[in-house]
Amino acid sequence: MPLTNIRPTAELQAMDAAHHMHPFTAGNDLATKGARIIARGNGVWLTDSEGTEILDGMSGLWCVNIGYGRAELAAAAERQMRELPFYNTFFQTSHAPVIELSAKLAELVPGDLNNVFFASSGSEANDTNIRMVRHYWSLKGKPEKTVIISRKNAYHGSTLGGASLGGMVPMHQQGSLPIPDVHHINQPNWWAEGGDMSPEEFGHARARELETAIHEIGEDKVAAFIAEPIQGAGGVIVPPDSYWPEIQRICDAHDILLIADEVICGFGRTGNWFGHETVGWRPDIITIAKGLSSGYQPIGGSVVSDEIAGVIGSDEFNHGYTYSGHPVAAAVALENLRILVEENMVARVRDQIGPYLKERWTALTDHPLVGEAKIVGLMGSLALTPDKSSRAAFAAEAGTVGYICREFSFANNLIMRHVGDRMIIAPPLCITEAEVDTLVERAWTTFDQTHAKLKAEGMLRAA
Ligand code: PXG
Repeated sequence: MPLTNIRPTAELQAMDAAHHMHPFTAGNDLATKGARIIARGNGVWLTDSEGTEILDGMSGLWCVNIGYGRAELAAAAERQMRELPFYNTFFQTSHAPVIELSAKLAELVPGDLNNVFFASSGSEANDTNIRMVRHYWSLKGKPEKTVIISRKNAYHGSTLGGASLGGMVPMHQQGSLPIPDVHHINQPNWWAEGGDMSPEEFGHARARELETAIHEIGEDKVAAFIAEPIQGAGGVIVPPDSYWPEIQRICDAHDILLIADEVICGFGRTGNWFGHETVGWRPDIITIAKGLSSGYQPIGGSVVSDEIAGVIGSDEFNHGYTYSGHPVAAAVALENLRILVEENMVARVRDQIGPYLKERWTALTDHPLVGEAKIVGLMGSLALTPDKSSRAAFAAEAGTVGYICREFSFANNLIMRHVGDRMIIAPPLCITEAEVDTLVERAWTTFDQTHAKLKAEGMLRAA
């Protein structure tokens, strides 16, 4: 049933194609196929403009952690808009929502990370991080420490700084990136790049690349290492167990700052409040966004250690955004955190729904098309392959099969994403066991349909 309060779908699609420039979308696709118009959401369910119900296996863009349709957040926004819709946090001014939110974050983030610099997105927060770590070292009398080490196939945002920290080649190819003094080491993706090494050997070898890079660049020039505890947009790459302990050892041995990008892994996604707790890593700075407000308002930030905040605070930090600590976004984020805490959603991911999804998701490797299954908390991935035993890639260009699979998934009213030929999910934390069953059943049907099409078209061939 079409919804009544909007124009007909075809008209919306035509206007959209004519006037709206979309991120990461080819304009031609919009003109020929039209965008899927999403009208409303409730829990893990979306309804499109034709009235079709879709199970959102991706929490929007990895952000709607508490689920859609929570009226408490709408009420918090309305209250704050009526009281004080905007005031800035520049030049020694503040307001209650941003103060309360900063204190709450200091409580939730482990260790001495007690200080928050706000932004409106993860990209902006990572731009803050670049300037902050370089300025920190400069204030410490080491202005030559400017290089930031990151990883290939990492995602840290789409601004000049964020995309430079990220290791996405197609992004670097547009707009002359990366900016200077960003260095990328290889990622710990055993399935695709592990060759004949065991996962443990490979994890260790990839971690050692950090130490090699520090030696080659010179410790006196390296400001920081940034990483997602588990790569999200890169395809939910869960490193071998040997990886993070070795990274921590290397970080401990060298005088560099550590930035955990928690934009996806934060706020319960991995079964702890933050992903670095799950992988056992001790950062000096974390990047937050997305789940901070469950996507209900655009807000992000950098949570930094007392040491860094002390040094940065000794001077005027010439940095900030009009919307740093926006009162409405802060009020909504606070309400979101209240719900996450009071409804015990993070422990539920760790102890109940996470293990249930893991069992069902891992069983999808029984399907002939599915190689490895990886899952931590409520972020999971599956590698599609024509030959499990050799971990072969398809003969078709990387991503062709993943795209076919994603299209079947959408047609089955399950939003499951593809990154290359990996299929990924990150459902809202409120997902129930029955909804997990539906997700997995739709995924299985999707793989059956993909398999049949590949077979019919002679595409089940290894590269
Ligand atoms: N860091 C990480 C780890 C992210 O995943 C950002 C920073 C940037 O956040 P903003 O709020 O500026 O978008 C992200 C964002 C995808 C996809 O296709 C992932 C993101 C954004 C858009 C698409 O998986 N992650």
